[in-house]
Amino acid sequence: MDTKKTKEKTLPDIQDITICDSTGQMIEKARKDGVELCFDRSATMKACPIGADSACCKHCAMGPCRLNAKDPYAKVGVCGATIDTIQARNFGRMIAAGAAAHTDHGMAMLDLFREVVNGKITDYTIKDPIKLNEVAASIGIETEEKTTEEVAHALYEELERTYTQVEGEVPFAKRVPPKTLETWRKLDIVPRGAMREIMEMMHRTHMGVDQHYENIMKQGNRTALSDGWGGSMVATEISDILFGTPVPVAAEVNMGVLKENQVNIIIHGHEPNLFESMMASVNSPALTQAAKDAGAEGLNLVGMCCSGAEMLSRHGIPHAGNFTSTEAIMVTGAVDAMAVDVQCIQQGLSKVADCYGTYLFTTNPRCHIENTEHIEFHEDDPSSCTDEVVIKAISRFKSRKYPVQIPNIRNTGIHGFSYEYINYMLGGTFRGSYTPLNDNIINGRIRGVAGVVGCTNPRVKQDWVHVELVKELIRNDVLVLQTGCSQIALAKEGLCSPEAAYLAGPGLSEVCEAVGMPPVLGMGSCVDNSRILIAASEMVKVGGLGESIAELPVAGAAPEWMSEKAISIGQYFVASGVYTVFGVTFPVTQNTRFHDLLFNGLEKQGLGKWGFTPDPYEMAQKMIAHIDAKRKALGIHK
Ligand code: XCC
Ligand code: SF4
Repeated sequence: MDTKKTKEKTLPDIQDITICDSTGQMIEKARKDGVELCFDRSATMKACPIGADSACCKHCAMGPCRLNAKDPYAKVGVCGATIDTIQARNFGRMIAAGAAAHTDHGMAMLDLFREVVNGKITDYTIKDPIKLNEVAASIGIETEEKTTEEVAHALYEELERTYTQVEGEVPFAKRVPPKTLETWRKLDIVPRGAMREIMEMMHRTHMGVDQHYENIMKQGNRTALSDGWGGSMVATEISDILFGTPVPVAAEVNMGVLKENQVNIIIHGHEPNLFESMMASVNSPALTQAAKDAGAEGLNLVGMCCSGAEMLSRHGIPHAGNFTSTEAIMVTGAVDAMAVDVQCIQQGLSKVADCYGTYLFTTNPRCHIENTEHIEFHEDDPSSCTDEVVIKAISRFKSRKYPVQIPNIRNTGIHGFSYEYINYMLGGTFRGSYTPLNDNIINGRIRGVAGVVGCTNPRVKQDWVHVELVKELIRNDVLVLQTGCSQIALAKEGLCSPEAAYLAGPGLSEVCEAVGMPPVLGMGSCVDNSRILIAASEMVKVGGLGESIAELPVAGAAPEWMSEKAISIGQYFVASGVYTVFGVTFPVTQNTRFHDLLFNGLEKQGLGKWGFTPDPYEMAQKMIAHIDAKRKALGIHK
């Protein structure tokens, strides 16, 4: 192995790094092989304490300026910027970057949709015309007596405004409960178009522009909302229209989904089009035959991270692991190819892939990696990329040089829930008007709903915070909705299976057992957090639980977050009215006016608020206390 040997002495015990057995086994093997993973790098790279408190600014060359988080008002930057200005600007830019990632993803889906509708791209079609009509109708497009094509054209025209509109409100503002929307209008934070909001956020945070933390956060809210009710929601809805709306499907997760005697191909990243086309390639008779000719029993396509979570939810494709397992999985020696597109692709993958002879390919023009082969994916000719990935994977299988060691762990669960399906499951009609979710909340069997989402982060024990938090929530009759890497953490622990109902409190377990549903409902990828927004606004619409999202007995958490996207998601939940608790660390100095704005002030404006604790039990307590307070305010008692 040609990677630099890491000093084992300085490395933490594996049981302190992860509760994922497969990942633990691979960390152990990597150490023997002398291969460095993100866990090792995080042990040797101490987090910068000034950056962690967001007490530094490098927005101009009079600086960079460092303030002292312990005495935050003692100093100002060379330009005179205070701690509140500096950290509000930093936070605003994190939101802008996260929102940009989701909206660019959504825009890529919309570009694809346009070309499919125009007939220029023929490898994809509209798979769910019912969803097409529903989405169109939800934003006021007349669908009666129109052909699918006509509705699709009209929907494209309308949704393009999500990005490009310079005045007015984004189309999906029409889905926001009226009282919530009224609060946004009063605060002047209804997003116009995502491009405009992100641009304005970047402008305002330039040196010498917006120097009032409250005004900066006003734009922070508007930018984040252009993600949640804009870019992300478009990504989810268009993906459902093109590739099918998820319905519950049984699927396997964990590294044991790799198969020693098959050609293993992993797709990692975020945009579903690459994965959809990979499915076509691995099912092609010619390539299947080629794999057999190379001595393999077949082609095994599996997902990781959000690409994987989306395919797991939509098609039941096996999922091999979440974010911090993406390097570790190559240590199995069994990964013949990994193709990545955008977001959460660690540069470290390239070196680990080299160590085990795995073919790593970048495929998206937005994401190249030094020393990594780029095979560009084009939707008008998808198979020229995806077939080549398969061919290269087969060639690697044929000449596998490294011993294969696959952790023999697989967990089965049910994934692919949507708000519509939750009601259907509880005895309502699919896409109908009888909505038992609210009834069960009002009668107290379900105490409230929590969205537990987000990344894993090598700074904390992988999966542990997610799992402990969710166990605590369901034990207290809180129904948990999940997306992204968090969903995979719980799936690996078996909580996405109906058999896990016994872990729930008496009310929730009664509901789960009656309908055979798991206490933890997986909804897909990070952009699919927009499904949770839709669930919340439908809960308001149905009635009995208040008039705005802020009144609902709901809470959100990202217990092991790491990305700027997570900050944007957190902020759009807060701006939508949800109490949102983050773990790991919070990038703001305590005891400052800006901190107080995020943790108290926004709620006083009629929005939600932030919370923080790295401890899962305390996190659960905070969320449950909030849910109970909302129940009390609604006059519904447990
Ligand atoms: Fe990335 Fe989306 Fe986070 Fe996972 S959860 S580490 S952002 S892949 Ni969405
Ligand atoms: Fe320092 Fe102000 Fe420049 Fe930031 S903008 S680096 S605080 S002088």
